[in-house]
Amino acid sequence: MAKYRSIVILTGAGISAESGIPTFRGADGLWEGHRVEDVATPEAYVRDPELVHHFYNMRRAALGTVAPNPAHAALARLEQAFDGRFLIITQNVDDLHERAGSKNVLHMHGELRKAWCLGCDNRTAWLEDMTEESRCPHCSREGRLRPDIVWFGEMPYEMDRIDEALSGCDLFVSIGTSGNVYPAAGFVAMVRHMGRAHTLELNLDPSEGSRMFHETRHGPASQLVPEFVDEVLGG
Ligand code: BV8
Repeated sequence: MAKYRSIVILTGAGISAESGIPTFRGADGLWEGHRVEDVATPEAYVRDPELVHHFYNMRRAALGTVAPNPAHAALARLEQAFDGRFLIITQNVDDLHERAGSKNVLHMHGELRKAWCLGCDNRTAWLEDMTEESRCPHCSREGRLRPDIVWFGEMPYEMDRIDEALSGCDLFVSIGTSGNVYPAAGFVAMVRHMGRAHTLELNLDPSEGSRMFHETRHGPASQLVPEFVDEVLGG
């Protein structure tokens, strides 16, 4: 593969699937038994905070039972060996990229292991269950903590930094995402519009946006990503 100077990687739930974390669009369209609008919107949190806390508590606790897979490890190896600019933009709220050794990771949809206090607006690491009785470590208010997660209808994090990275990259790789959720699903079109970068999709199946990519490869991430990294580093 050509010599690249600036690589942006977008990851979605599919890169964590082989680690045992369920993807969102399971067969029945439910998300671990819940409709998205019942657990991943600000309205759901106001309507039924106990259900929303339970949904995220289960997923946060599950992080202790999973580990990074070869796809996460390969991206960490690429970042380590690559001498240009490198950024992982992840839609995932798990910590598997970091646990694999990746450093420059941008969680555009937030993180399971963080809490956001609506009383003092501070964010803090949060590893245990969160309930309506949980107290903010900064302001000690009770019942004002929510998962630091970007829900549907909320603005994803660090969009300016994302726009800057997409504008400047010469290789954009999308891994394990169905291309259903915006604005992430629109990143490939933004990069193509800039006209500078090669765009590659690595996914189990063709995504909603497959036709936007110069190149698509279909198969499990644990196989495709290490192969891709070997090509870039070998090239
Ligand atoms: C916003 C945190 C605006 C929650 C998440 C029409 C146009 C544009 C936008 C919209 C629109 N209609 C509605 C919207 C808004 C909405 C949206 O896009 N809705 C969709 C459903 C149409 N978007 C939003 O609300 C976003 N915010 O637009 O704000 C705004 C403007 C001004 C002011 C305020 C606001 C916010 C979206 C973020 C929602 N939060 N996550 C949580 O995790 O609990 S999204 C959540 O779902 C994930 O983070 C992820 O982003 C998404 C799931 O997508 P994927 O990661 O792709 O996962 P999926 O299961 O779908 O696919 C997995 C893929 O992996 C599959 O393709 C599969 O083939 C592949 N795969 C499986 N196994 C493997 C594999 N690949 C490789 N190897 C394997 N082994």
